[in-house]
Amino acid sequence: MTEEQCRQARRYLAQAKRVVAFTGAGISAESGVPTFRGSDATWKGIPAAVASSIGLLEQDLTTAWEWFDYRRTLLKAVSPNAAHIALAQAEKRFAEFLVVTQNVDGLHQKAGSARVVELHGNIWRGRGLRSGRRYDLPAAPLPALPPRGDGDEPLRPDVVLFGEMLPAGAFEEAEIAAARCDACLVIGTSGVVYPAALIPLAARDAGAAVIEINPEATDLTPHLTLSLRGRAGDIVPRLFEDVA
Ligand code: BJW
Repeated sequence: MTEEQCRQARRYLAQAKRVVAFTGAGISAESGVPTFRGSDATWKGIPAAVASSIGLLEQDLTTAWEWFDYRRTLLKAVSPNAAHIALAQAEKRFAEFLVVTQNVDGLHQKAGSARVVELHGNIWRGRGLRSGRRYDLPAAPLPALPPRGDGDEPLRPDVVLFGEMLPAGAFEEAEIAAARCDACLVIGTSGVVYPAALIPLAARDAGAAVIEINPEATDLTPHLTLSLRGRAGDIVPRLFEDVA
């Protein structure tokens, strides 16, 4: 990122009244949370993409839970980084400020963001297989798998797996905010997963300045207003330095 690019991004934010911050796994990378793509990570010999699929969950709920509880155990020691904190602090400076995240780690809320739309759910919650009711789960590791809700109902992780619908209303709320915003930050996402990747495109189509923060070029880069190359923890706090 050049100084001029940074100044340009700040000018867009200084003029904005309504801001959407669209985030992906890269914003949590500096907190120590692994990203999804660009690695061939496996767990017990199962590729991560398969472990996070509806196929595994339908075939073997207990093994699916072992994967998610393993992830919950790793995540419980993790803290928000400078990028999460900068977004949480920026919230009060704009008439409207919404974080739209694909992440399931809950780090935006932990940093203090009050307005967060979670497109892909939250790993700290379970959902009733029969009732669809959501439950806050006890700390990881869980004492028994699968965890159970009222009436001994088995729970599944409250996350969105490939081929599953997004939580009711979440995409719509994000899309409405994107279509109204003046500036949209696109932080730490490869932009390959749909329908989530439509959010920055909706902001662009509505005339917003759309600013990407990512060390790498992505599928979204050619469609956006400005691309700032670098790490979220370095760049995001700098963007808000001059915003009153
Ligand atoms: C840094 C950094 C630093 C690193 N600072 N940056 C249209 C076209 C084609 C396919 C589809 C389509 N519409 C739907 C689909 C199918 C599918 C899909 O999108 N597939 C594509 C992959 C091809 N979508 C779905 O299935 C979705 N559902 C759906 O469409 O429902 C309708 C329907 C239902 C039934 C039938 C048909 C349609 C659901 C998608 C759910 C995604 N779930 C996951 C797993 C969650 C649970 C878990 O945690 O295990 O969500 S997959 C995974 O990818 C996770 C993430 O939220 C998501 C996005 O990944 P993200 O965040 O972008 O991470 P990475 O790793 O890809 O990128 C990290 C980035 O950070 C990189 O760019 C780095 O450079 C950068 N970075 N360090 C800043 N320090």
